[in-house]
Amino acid sequence: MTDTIKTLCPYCGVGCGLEVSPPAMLGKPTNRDGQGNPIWRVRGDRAHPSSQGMVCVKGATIAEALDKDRLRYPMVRESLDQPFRRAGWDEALDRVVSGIQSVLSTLGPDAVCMYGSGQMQTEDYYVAQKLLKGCLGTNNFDSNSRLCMSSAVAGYSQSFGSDGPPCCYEDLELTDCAFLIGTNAAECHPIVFNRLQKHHKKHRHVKMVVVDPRHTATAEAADLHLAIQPGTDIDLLNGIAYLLQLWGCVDRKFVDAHTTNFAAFAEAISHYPPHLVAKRCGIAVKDLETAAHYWAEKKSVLSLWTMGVNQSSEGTAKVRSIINLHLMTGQIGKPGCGPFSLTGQPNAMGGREVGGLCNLLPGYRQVQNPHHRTEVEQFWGLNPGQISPDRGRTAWEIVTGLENGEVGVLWIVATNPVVSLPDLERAKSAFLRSPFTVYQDVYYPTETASYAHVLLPAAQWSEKTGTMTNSERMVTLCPGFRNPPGEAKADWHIFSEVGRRLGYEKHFQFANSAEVFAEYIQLTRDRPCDMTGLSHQKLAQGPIQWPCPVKRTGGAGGEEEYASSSKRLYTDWRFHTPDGRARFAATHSRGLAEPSDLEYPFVLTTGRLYGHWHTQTRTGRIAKIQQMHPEPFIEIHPRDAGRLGIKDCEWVEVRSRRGTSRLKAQVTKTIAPGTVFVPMHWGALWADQAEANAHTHSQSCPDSLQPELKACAVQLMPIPAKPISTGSFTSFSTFSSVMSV
Ligand SMILES: Nc1nc2c(c(=O)[nH]1)N[C@H]1C(S)=C(S)[C@@H](COP(=O)(O)OP(=O)(O)OC[C@H]3O[C@@H](n4cnc5c(=O)[nH]c(N)nc54)[C@H](O)[C@@H]3O)O[C@H]1N2
Ligand SMILES: Nc1nc2c(c(=O)[nH]1)N[C@H]1C(S)=C(S)[C@@H](COP(=O)(O)OP(=O)(O)OC[C@H]3O[C@@H](n4cnc5c(=O)[nH]c(N)nc54)[C@H](O)[C@@H]3O)O[C@H]1N2
Ligand code: SF4
Ligand SMILES: [Mo]
Repeated sequence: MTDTIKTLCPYCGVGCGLEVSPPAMLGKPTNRDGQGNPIWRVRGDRAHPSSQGMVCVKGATIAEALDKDRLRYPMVRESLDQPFRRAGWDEALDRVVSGIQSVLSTLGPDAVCMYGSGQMQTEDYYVAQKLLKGCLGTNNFDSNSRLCMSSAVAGYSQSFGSDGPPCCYEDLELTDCAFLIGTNAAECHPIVFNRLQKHHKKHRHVKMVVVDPRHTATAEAADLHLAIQPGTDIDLLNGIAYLLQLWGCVDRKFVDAHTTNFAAFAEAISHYPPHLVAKRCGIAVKDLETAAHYWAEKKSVLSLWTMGVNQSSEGTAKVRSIINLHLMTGQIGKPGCGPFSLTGQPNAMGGREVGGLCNLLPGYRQVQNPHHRTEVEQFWGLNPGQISPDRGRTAWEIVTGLENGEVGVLWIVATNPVVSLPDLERAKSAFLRSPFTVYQDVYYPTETASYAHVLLPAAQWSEKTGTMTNSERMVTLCPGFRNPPGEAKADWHIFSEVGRRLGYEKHFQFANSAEVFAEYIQLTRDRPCDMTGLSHQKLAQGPIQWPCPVKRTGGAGGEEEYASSSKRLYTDWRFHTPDGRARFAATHSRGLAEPSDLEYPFVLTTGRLYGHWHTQTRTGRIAKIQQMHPEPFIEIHPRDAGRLGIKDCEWVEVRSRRGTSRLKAQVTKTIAPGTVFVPMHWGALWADQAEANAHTHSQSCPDSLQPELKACAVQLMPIPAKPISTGSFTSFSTFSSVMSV
């Protein structure tokens, strides 16, 4: 191929459009990566409506990681203490199929689990749902979105009757006040943040509020930073609502005509007077009042949130408390306002649409809704009752299922749980006990590979064609433009092959991913995420936002089909609840699941850095990014550091009830006293004893079942010398020799 290819950045949920050109174009010398492979040239796609030509360092350098340390062939071994040996696809798939069959006949379908991710494309996700939830009859498909978006899903569903972020990026440039809570968008959603920041700088009346216990790059740009104590978001949100109520700033017309449960909400917020709230949150009353004034006076308020809200033992209640403020002020369904959850991964949205959590079915359907199950069973040509009425295992319940012998097959796809799950030592011990683990990934080594019996090499972005949906419901086609290395295959293709070998020939007759997509979108007909107007062919002309039902009109030459797309949801203020009204929630703050105490006096919070992506499978292999963030660290406030005798750049031992880590101190005022911060990016492969998740616990929100990855209690101790070893690839040397076969 010689032409420039238009595609989507495969990192974050902003979903920037990219233009990629082959290495040798324009007669320029070809850049090569460290392993001699030519590097494709990447730049922003000016025609992409979401990003308008902008990219951040991750998107700009993506091509450098594509060929490094790839898993090229299927690998198998009998037990975890043996080295892998190369196998053909036939042998590897036979093992997977017979592993599943034997567990089906002994333990039953609920002993089979797949753990996927928002980095699978929609087509990959769909075929996996059909295989597990349809043919095998178990809802044990969960994804890392459980750790990421499930509180947003639950919050939207409870308040509006359906999932689905109602806003769009144009609102970033139309708002009078951006209310960013629990999000470090400057580092984690940089292009969304750029668009907002430009608008903010240009218009003096536009305000930006940031709610975050850390003074992040995002907070730095704000007019008002509310550095609340971790886990006090509901106090703050209810405290703002209290003031709005007090000042008579309720949009009564909207509330009366379009909502229910206001009385219970009003009663709940009456318990959050400013002095109490300010004290609990650790902020000044006047700052609380300023925030409430913005909500009261600005024509449009756009709230943006991510993990500081979702990753909490009361994540759903936090989401609903944000939505409450929009409902009480009528700030929804209009330009420049609304409750906007930014999605993390490039296709976390697609995963939600296609039912990629253990409580969901395709087309924003619920496993526990009998009508939804029947619709999907009929569409898939299954027997009545073949889809189980029970929600499947969540990510953490897969771990506990391994512990108690209820899980016989674990198939992990496009995620690196041996770094990203909470309570990591416990999770690792459970993985060690797994009777049969299949790991389908693109890179080797990764931390999770050492816990697998079979490794299946997946083709990644750029090597397969599929679609992804970004935070503003924009669906973009990502065409394949490079050959997969070795024998790697697209995920949807691998799942289809296993489905056919398990006896479901007619269910998995897909010649290509366009056919998968064409089948899938039929399941979105008349659903909130209707995409029946889309096809790979149409998306090849450019990205399109859902809802996008197919419509028919009498054109000159007869009936014509066209796609009718919408920028915003709920513009008519009719919601997806049975009575069409949005629901207020009466929420109360319960605080952190594991607050600090005398023994563990600090709250550890965890998160991300601008350059790195999660467990570094790509960004750890890119020199520029490695230089940007060379090593793990812990942020400590000078007051705490001084009291403990910890100096900047010296080593600290961090202990929690679950684990120990050793990190270099970064003594900084950007963190509130009593709170410390560790980035999540360093697993055992990249550093020694630097895992954030050595400490985090698995207690989760009762509604969304999302674990509280943002807070746990730790103690700190200065340690004299630098630990001896640092993480490296050496423990994987057995595999490297196999790779050169
Ligand atoms: N550079 C980069 N960008 C990414 C990713 C990446 O790995 N690297 N990953 C992507 C993914 S999957 C995701 S989910 C997003 C995540 O994007 P973000 O959620 O923006 O990132 P985090 O750093 O995890 O957490 C955000 C902030 O929550 C704050 N916080 C902690 N506890 C609380 C609390 O109790 N209340 C409030 N209000 N705030 C709190 C933290 O201090 C932190 O600054 O980023 C996406 N973009
Ligand atoms: N302490 C703490 N822990 C956290 C978080 C936190 O804030 N703090 N955040 C949580 C959140 S929000 C998230 S999203 C998770 C992320 O955690 P993970 O999902 O574990 O992180 P990644 O490193 O993105 O792993 C993705 C894997 O998919 C592979 N991959 C990429 N593309 C493909 C493909 O097309 N096919 C296949 N088969 N594989 C592919 C990559 O090589 C990589 O190994 O971490 C969670 N864990
Ligand atoms: S902002 Fe997100 S989607 Fe855009 S280039 Fe950066 S990582 Fe990629
Ligand atoms: Mo995420």
